[in-house]
Amino acid sequence: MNLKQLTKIDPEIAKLIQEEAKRQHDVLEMIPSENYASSAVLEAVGSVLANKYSEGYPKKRYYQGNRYIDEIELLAIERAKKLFKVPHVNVQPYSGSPANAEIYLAVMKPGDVLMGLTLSFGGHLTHGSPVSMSGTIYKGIQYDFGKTGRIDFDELGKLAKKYKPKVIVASTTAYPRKLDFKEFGRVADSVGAYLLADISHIVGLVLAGCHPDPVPYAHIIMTTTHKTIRGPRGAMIMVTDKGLKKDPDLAKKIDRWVFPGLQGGPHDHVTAGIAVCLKEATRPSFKKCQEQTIRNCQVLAQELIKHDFNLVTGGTDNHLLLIDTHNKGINGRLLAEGIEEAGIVLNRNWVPNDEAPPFFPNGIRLGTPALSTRGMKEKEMKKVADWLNRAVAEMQTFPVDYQEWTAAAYGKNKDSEGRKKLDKKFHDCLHKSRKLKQIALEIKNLCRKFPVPGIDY
Ligand code: DSN
Repeated sequence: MNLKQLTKIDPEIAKLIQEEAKRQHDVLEMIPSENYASSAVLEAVGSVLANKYSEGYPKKRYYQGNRYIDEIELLAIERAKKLFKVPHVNVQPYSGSPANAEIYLAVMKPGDVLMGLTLSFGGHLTHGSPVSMSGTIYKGIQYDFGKTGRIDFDELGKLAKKYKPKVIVASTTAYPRKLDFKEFGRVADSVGAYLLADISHIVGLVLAGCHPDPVPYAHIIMTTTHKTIRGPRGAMIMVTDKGLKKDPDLAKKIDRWVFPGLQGGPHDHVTAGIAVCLKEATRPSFKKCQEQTIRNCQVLAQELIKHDFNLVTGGTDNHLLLIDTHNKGINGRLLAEGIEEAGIVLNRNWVPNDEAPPFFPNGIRLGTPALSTRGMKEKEMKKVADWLNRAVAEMQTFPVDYQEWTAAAYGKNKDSEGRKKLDKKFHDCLHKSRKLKQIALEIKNLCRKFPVPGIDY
């Protein structure tokens, strides 16, 4: 990491970046939507391209001086078209949430019905949740799992018939199983809806052939570029042949809603990073890493089950696991904080039918993309499961009444002052725990053997 100038001009920021790099290096990053961008991507994103304005599209800009920017954007588009086998790509969306909004604006009118997976079942805010613009401007109808713990397509079909959605979103952020895009396509076609496949989480797995491909079934595909695909923070919207058949103007409508509809100048440094990650995704090592990501996750699942962790759907077919923490007797928020103290970074998460509010959910979500990028394999996953088990067991010995905490956080005796006192007691225990410190040290030692791109130690 070259921070020579920054250290001279702004040592405070330089120091914080260095500390963050050290943090990223010394812990197990297991938030399943995170990953380590390659050094090549980081160089592109940190380049002089950040200086440029280029509102418009290649060869049709509102500013001069875009000769090279045009070439960069065209390269990104061409690489994406070839890789995903789609006729149209827009690489300008700033991230996943604006990209989904741009798609909705292109194909729906306010008040139209948008169907997506319920947030607590692993959906996303932008898939019609009432707290997001997607469920406010549009009428969000949410589907969830059937009794099987999997998406129930008969139910989905009935809901679609009843509510006649304009768009059905096939996408998840906390669902550990494969998505059956063929079935989603069947339901969407049966009611004349657009099928939007938001593959942000699984894009790398799809490209590596480890997950069904939505291209034959969806009209529109959206993906962010910083998760399993390991690019910069951005997004792409793709229109398939099926989409153009449904509406020959679909690509134009989407482009128009990206710019000038919702965005201004594209982030050209990010576009270059996207082009780079698309090139890297064609390498055999990319495919191998995605395959290893799934194998790692499955080994981790098996080991965690041995330690009596309750996995939603009983396991995983992809890069993530969702753990229902009820049987451990400690809320997901506290567990996530305690596990971080031990050197494993994951996130608290709602689980299906969770009775708790989203800030205090009864679950934790974790995944293996970043560890697999570092080169960790099955042997290391067994250690991760053991560390998680030891960390949770240690928290169970703390003299904190977790039932009282739950009651104060969101139960009958809700009392935020009382909960804050219990939080403090819990944090005091965390900071004093020798066992958690010992785990963090063991993890740090392991991390030394597995380099992180862009961070040299
Ligand atoms: N926030 C992302 C995730 O963590 O899954 C989705 O956008």
